[in-house]
Amino acid sequence: MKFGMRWFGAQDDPIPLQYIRQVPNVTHVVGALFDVPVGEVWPLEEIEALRDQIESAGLAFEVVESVNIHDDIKIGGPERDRAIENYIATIKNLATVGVKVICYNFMPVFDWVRTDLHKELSDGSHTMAYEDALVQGTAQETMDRMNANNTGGHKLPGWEPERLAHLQQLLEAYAPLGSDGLAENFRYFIQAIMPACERYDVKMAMHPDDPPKSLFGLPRIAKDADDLRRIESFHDSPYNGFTLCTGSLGENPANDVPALIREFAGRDKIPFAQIRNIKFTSEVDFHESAHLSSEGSLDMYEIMRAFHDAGFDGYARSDHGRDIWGEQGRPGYGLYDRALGTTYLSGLWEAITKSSQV
Ligand code: DNO
Repeated sequence: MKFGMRWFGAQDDPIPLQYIRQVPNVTHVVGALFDVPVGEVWPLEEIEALRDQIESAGLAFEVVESVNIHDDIKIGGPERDRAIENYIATIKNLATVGVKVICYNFMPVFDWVRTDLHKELSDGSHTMAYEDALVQGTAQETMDRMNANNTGGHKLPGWEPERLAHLQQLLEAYAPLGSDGLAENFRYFIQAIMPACERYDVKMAMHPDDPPKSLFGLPRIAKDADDLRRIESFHDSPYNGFTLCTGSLGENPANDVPALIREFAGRDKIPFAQIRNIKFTSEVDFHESAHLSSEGSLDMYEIMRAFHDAGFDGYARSDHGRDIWGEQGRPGYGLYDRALGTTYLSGLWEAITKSSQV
């Protein structure tokens, strides 16, 4: 398991690369260009500059999160083929600098959704939480409720005001699709890009839906084992893989996360893992917790053992941390709790690896 840490770039991330370099067992940065409009080609010179910056801090740049998918690809709109051509050009440019895995998602309109970005826990730390009752009704109503909640001025991806200005239009464009229509547009996309991925040796790692359910009447197609099997069936190859996000899939208690890992990593379909814990506060509500099994509802030992038993040797990162020790970073992406998570997961991994050799 090759541990990395996500980084949002020198302009937007208050965490210096040098601090990431100091987290034990972290060898690479999961990075991206954040200023290229969705659907356009990522310029080679900008990717090279990012790679140089990361490498000069003593870290590798082999995983990108995310190259986002243009709405016309998901909807099957008029710009679809042009956006796919640009996606392929981006894959080629990323391969040129040594990127091996692209994490992306196929969620309509919104990426991950939480209803509170700054919930205070009993120990005084802050975390993100999801309360299902607050997501009932329209997206606009949810956004108003979220803004009334503690957002600390932060916005979730997909909830930026410029995007929400076109919200109604977007919702109407997605409305007739249903999950079969969205899956069909996914099939078109993945089959179009796979030859380039195979030629340039770049693995696609689809991030599951977070939370793994339909929201605001929008279809979602990566929620559980059956969904992932359908996605896999469109092009059965290690290049059409998943980001196994334990938290996202684990947010539905019916998803058996270790079993999902054994199945899909066992078939070499998990080039990238995001490992975090969540704590259910009811059957449908949860908040994000520290990584330890004792702090949340997921058994992290079983999760790490499943990766080990499946022979996983891909990229991984600890995921969303709480804000602790006075840090007030980007929700989920402060340094301290993610570093603690990495250390804990590395310890589990060492113990599992060594005890299995006895
Ligand atoms: C949240 C992240 C997601 C992820 C995208 C991948 O913290 O895991 O935003 O980057 O869904 O495209």
